[in-house]
Amino acid sequence: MAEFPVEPFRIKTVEPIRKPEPEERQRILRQAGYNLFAVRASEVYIDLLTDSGTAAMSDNQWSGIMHGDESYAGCRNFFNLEDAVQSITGFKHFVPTHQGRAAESVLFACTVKPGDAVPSNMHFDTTQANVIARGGQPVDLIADEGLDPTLRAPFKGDIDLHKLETFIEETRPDAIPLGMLTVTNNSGGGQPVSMGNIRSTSEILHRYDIPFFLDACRYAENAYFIKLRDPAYADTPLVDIAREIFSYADGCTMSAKKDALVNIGGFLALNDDRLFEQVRQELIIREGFPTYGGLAGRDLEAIARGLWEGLEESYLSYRIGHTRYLADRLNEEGIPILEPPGGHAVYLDARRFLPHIPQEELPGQALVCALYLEGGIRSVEIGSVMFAREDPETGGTLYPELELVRMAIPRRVYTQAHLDFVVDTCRRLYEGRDEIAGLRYTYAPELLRHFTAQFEPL
Ligand code: P71
Repeated sequence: MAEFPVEPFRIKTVEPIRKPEPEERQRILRQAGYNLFAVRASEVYIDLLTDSGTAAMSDNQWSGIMHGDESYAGCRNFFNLEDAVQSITGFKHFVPTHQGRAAESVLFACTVKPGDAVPSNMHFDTTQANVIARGGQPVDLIADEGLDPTLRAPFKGDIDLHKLETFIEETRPDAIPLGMLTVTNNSGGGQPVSMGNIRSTSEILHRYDIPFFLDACRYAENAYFIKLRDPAYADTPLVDIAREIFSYADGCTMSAKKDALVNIGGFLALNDDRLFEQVRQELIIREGFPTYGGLAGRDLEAIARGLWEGLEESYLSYRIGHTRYLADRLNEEGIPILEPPGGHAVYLDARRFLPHIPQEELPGQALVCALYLEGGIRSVEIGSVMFAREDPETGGTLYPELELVRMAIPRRVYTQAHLDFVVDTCRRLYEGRDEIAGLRYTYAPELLRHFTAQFEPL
């Protein structure tokens, strides 16, 4: 029997939600061009589009908002955030940014030139797009284990170290300005990266004088998985696991909208003095003065407090248990999901859910639409819509290995009954899966297609 963790908090503020009627849902979806990004949030019942920026902040964070110092330069909240970032990550320098992709944009503007390659376990979409926007090539070198959605292995976010070394050997060394690891690996199912893999990645990159950056959005969830799954860390405090993770890297990009439990914000942290000079210049052009970086003082304070809360053991044990509960219930119903469940989301395996829909008919997006029609649930496709690319050699389409539908879980927002409703909806869909048809594009932009593409049912 799936077990739901007892929440380590109680609820002080509530927000009403409503499920639109079935005919309304039909109309809304048609008007949105079968893209859930175009549906109003008020027309969604259970919103599992993303865990990014959707957390319920704590009373401590909200009171921090009232301590916002809105001075242009040197506001006190900057220094509180600096204390938190430096204490947890150990990096020498940091700048706030308005969210994760801004940190990526500033970092790549200073490091990536046309023709460069940036290897990673798996880039997330914004990272991929930001590398491409600088003329670079994002290269995913995930270990094969991470591509098998049925395999239950503890660290399916690991990069393939052999492929990494071969890739470096076969590429001009000055064409790799940095290497990255995404922790946890969002595009591959929210899977954690092991401490050993982080350490070895660092050793390999440093042997070739290549700087190593973490995409650290979900570093706290990754740290908790290391504690759960690597016996060497069973008794290590989470903050020490986090510090060790960061100790192997030269810097990180961070979307605070994930593990720092805020609705907006991010940062870029790094050790190199010269790079930091360039970063500050870029930041001033794009984001703002280095002590606010595109955020209000109050936002900086909420991040500073959220970083510590997001590392608390009671919180992380609830968080991971909450996600696990949804996965266990879906498993009890025999519904195909990516195994094991990640920290921030459960991913339906659209290939096995809808085996009758071929990849070019977008099975993931078809399932996303079906979830909305059946239950008013909003999820997101992480498959061909998000990641299929033109093959630069043949001009054909390169389809991704995985066709997933992500049901991301906002932090501290939904109850057990909400998750049970999601399971019931999935069960009804699975029973009637033969009725679900594929889709085709009516509009597709070139970069970050999933946000604005339009479709029609086949
Ligand atoms: C997520 C998001 C945000 C998102 C992206 C696409 C569609 C819907 C929602 C953002 C990430 C991420 C990783 C690993 C960098 C960013 C960018 N994820 N790296 O998962 O997961 O951060 O959104 O703050 O700019 O829903 P940003």
